[in-house]
Amino acid sequence: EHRYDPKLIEPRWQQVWADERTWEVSNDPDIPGERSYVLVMLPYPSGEPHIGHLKVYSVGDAVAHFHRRTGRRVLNPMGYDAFGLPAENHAIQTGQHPRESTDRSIEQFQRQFREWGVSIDWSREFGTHEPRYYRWTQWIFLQLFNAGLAYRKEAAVKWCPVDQTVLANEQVVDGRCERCGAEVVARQLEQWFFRITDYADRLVDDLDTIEWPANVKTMQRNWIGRSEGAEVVFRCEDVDPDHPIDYPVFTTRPDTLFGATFFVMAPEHPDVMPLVEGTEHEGAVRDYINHALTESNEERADTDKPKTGVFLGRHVINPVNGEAIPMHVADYVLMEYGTGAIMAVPGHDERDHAFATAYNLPIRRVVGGHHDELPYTGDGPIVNSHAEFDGLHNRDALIKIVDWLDREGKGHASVNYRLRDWLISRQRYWGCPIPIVRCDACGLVPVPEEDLPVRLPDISDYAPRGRSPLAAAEDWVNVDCPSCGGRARRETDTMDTFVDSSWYFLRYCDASNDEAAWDPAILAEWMPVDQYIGGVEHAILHLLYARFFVKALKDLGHLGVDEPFAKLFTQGMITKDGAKMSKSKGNVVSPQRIVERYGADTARAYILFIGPPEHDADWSDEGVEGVHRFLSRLWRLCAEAADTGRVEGEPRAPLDVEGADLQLARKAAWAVDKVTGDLSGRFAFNTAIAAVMELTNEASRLRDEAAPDVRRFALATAASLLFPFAPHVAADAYERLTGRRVWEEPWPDADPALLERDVVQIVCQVNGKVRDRVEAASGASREELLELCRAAPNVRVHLDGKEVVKEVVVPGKLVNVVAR
Ligand code: ANZ
Ligand code: ZN
Repeated sequence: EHRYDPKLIEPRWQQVWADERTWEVSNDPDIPGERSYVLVMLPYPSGEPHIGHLKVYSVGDAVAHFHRRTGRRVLNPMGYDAFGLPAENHAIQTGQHPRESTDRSIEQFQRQFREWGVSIDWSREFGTHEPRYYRWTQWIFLQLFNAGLAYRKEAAVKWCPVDQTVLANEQVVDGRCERCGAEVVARQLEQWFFRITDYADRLVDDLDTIEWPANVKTMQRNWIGRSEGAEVVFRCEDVDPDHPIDYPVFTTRPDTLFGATFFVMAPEHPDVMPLVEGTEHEGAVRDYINHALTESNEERADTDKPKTGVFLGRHVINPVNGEAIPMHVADYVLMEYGTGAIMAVPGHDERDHAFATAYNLPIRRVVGGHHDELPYTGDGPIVNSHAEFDGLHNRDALIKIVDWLDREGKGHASVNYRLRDWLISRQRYWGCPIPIVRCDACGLVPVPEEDLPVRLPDISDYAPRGRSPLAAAEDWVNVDCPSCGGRARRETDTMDTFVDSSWYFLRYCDASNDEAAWDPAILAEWMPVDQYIGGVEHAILHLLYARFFVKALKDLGHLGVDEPFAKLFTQGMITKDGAKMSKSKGNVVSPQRIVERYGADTARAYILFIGPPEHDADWSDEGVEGVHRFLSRLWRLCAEAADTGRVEGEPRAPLDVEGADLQLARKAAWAVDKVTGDLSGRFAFNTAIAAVMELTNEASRLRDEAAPDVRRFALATAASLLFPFAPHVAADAYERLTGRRVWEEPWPDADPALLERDVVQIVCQVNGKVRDRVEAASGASREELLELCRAAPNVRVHLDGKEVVKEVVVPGKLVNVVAR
């Protein structure tokens, strides 16, 4: 009597893998074979792993196993993104040091990853809060600092007067501190920045070289927000005609210059108050500015929000027609974009139109088109402008107007980016110290490399109080200046945790190197990451910062690749009854409980079976039961079949069989073909597992009809194919049937003779005339059919030298290529 018992099976195989260090890979460059770097985003260790972790590591492990078994040497490492605010806030609430709670959480993750049987190379593990790691984070900071890519400057930040700390934009809700509700104020503070804007163009252009989901690329492009246009100078002579002031604006539509009927400055623009000081407008403008500063940029940029602003009592001259137009301050203009001032064209811009309507300002049409209604944002002929431009298409006029401005010294073509430099300093404790010393005589002095790491001191009072808690650690702060030896103080800000996670994938390649962050030769063997896997919530910041780091480090000669992640896969969420799982809703499925009850294989296989992994999927307890029954059945069938004899050597398809034997052998070949296709550059785990289920059913159905050796072959094949998704049960079943270790076996091949494919004839037409015929698998995709037909000899002859304008596909029947 055989009973599937994951509680026996799983620890047994985990022990084998741990004892034999099965998943460790060597960096020895002389070991032959293709390499593959399969990486799942490192977890943030807080509490215990949740169901999303189980999903993403199940996906990553399936990919890693498939790559290994198809002959690649796979690097599949693990680490922890261990610094950061949540750990620190938790520590402040509970009185526990963040290091303690973080380390305890890391132990939970380690234990559960082992219990899930994830095939990790544990020899390369680290937490980003360990000095042996952050020593090199600091080293990278110094490389950037020395290259001028890390710098300090004053910046307007949001400040909570109660919590005495800088807030991130996301922490400001309706102008109030998200935590205490106090009204947020703006403050000018010195901060550290990384000069990511130097890389804006490459960060946009190189997106074309990587295989990432289109939506992630779009999010990155939008975030960087490259726009091409012109800077145009508007002159103000009101204040003092002898000393006119020039105000450049950035516009993407210089073609609409003749339609500029007013001018708007951002509330933060340093000239706004000086322009009104001592005038009747001063009070109103001051009130308006104070109000505007409490809003987030997102609210201010919202097109639907009613437009507000105040007249400054001043005018500027439009350079193309000499017209004096009124100046306003309004919150829809942002200081951080362009020049912080705009020319307003209410006829062709929606926000300017809303403002002009609200304040009764003139609206002038300067681009014609089919729509009578304004604002008109489309293209068309220039009207109401100047004889030189009227009648030209606006896109042609745009170029001519910029040329004219350039010649007259009143403007020039210009490119603007929405991307800002990366503000990396935090006035918080639980982060990587910035390796800089401030000396009155020498200024900002880098800590010498041989003195790294600058250790984070163990202090007991790490609550924020307007400056970094580190500032109070006098013993730590006071140092000798590395340059002049005089008395100096350490930088007390710590780094944004996104800095830690911007290079961890590089360290994995050479994780135990004590001499350097990495050996470039070793890095060259592994980088770029072949397959990166993680959540779409990291589509912008983490992925952009990591790309920036790699480009900067390449420029500084430390590595040789332009992009860190050749391919990216973003997984969807696991939901419960259609809703996101959350403690407050009480609908959390704990992976630990599922694993305790059904075993890790069921949990992993179920999560991959639930649907395409890129989509959100709803958790179902019945679904888990179903997968558990399937694993039990497969294991039992294998154990029973093993009682009747063993497979000798690698399982091979039987030759010259017929009847039920042939049927089963064909099913096995079909399953091999299906699973292989589903895993080759794809993530169709759900249909792959379904194929293994079908094969198992067939082996069960033909229990009495098929010969025992054919059944053993089919079942061994099923176990072998199941291994990437449910490794313990697959290894166990396979061993019983064959005496062999499934992970050491090559991936099964489908015997072509057994692959019966339904073939259909496809008629190939060029411009409606039949030119050839090809054979295709029934059910072949549109793309496959097109490819076959374009390759057909007589189609190629008739397409030679022509341009394809259209392709019509009638699946299973016909392809017609229309060409000129
Ligand atoms: C005149 C104009 C006429 C504009 C028109 C648009 C349409 P993107 O494409 O996002 O780069 N702008 C410039 N600086 C701004 C700032 N600091 N705050 C708010 N808006 C600003 O947007 C560029 C356009 O956004 C610019 O072109 C400017 O309005 C506005 F029919 O200039 B435009
Ligand atoms: Zn000094």
